[in-house]
Amino acid sequence: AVDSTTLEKLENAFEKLQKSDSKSLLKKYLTAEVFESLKTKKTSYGSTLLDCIQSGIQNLDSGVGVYAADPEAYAVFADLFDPIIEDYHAGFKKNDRHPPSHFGDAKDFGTLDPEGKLIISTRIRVGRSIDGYPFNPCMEEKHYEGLEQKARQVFSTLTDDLSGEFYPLTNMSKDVQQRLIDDHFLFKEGDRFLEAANANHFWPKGRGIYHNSSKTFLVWVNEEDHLRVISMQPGGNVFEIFDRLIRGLQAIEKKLSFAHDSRLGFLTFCPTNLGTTIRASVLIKIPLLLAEKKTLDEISKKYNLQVRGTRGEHSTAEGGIVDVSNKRRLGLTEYDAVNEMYCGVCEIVKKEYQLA
Ligand code: ADP
Ligand code: CIR
Repeated sequence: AVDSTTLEKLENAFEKLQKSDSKSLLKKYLTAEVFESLKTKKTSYGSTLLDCIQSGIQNLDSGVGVYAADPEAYAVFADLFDPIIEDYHAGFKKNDRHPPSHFGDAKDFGTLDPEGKLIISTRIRVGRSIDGYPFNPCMEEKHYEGLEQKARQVFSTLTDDLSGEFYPLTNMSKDVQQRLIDDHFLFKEGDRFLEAANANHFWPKGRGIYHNSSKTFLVWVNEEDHLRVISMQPGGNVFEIFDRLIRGLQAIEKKLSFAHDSRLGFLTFCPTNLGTTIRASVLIKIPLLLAEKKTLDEISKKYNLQVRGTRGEHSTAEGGIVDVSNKRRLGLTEYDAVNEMYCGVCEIVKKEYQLA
């Protein structure tokens, strides 16, 4: 059972949340009833409700506020996760099942903004957890090291345009690390949302980035998820970018077995990333549309888009440049997730040209 210290922390956490004006999905769906039914539960890894909600408690400005402390948490704390998942992923209900993987034919996609004036770059990423390893809060030093070794072995098998090198964070100078972050290639350090979720243990051990020489194919190791596989390049050629991602994933998949759930698809640390785990995004300069917030909001709502700042999540827009991506990743295929971004961004490009 849950020990008395944890229970007391949970009671205090719930009280703090109730008194706050947090806009998070955690606040919205952790009702007194749900709290009472979950506060004494534990997964077989030993994770409690506190492990899942403490990020949102410490960071009341969270948009979501929860993480699955381990792969079992989605089931054990389903009364909290299910409504959050339904809200975030556009109505994916607790009895719905994620469809089978279907990437489709990347050739169906063309180039966004062929005039090349608005789109700076395009990126498609997925998250993957490796079977047999717990999620961050339950990972020990040996897990970080083991996973890094496994990943390095896979990287050594990649060929042609996917071949590259692994750069561990432990060997990286602060200058190089900051340059990679500023150039949008590398995850940031010390994310307070992950920190509060106990996801930064033993940092920088086991963390690193693999990339090819042109930095169009990249893999993050042991950040928020075990792996983040990324394809990106300047401009709006979605075909080339999606095609490279598919080939990279296929090569990695031959060597590793990913954590997958028949209802939730690929399992990730954050419930926003479940299912396809796809975030297809453009960095796009749309100063005119940004000044017409209502129009942009309408397009985002219609096409299920999410607008982030210039440097990604929890950042602000600089120089009229934002990051626009598909919002939902669960309950639709990989093909449709990319298509949702594609169609929505087409509309945004059209509107920005109209306003000019
Ligand atoms: P994630 O995409 O992994 O969920 P973030 O929102 O933090 O997380 O973005 C990670 C990095 O990827 C940031 O530096 C962000 O600016 C960069 N990024 C996202 N989309 C693009 C894009 N289309 N082109 C270039 N960089 C991008
Ligand atoms: C929040 O709630 O704002 C953070 N925990 C991030 C939520 C979604 N982002 C993510 O998965 N990277």
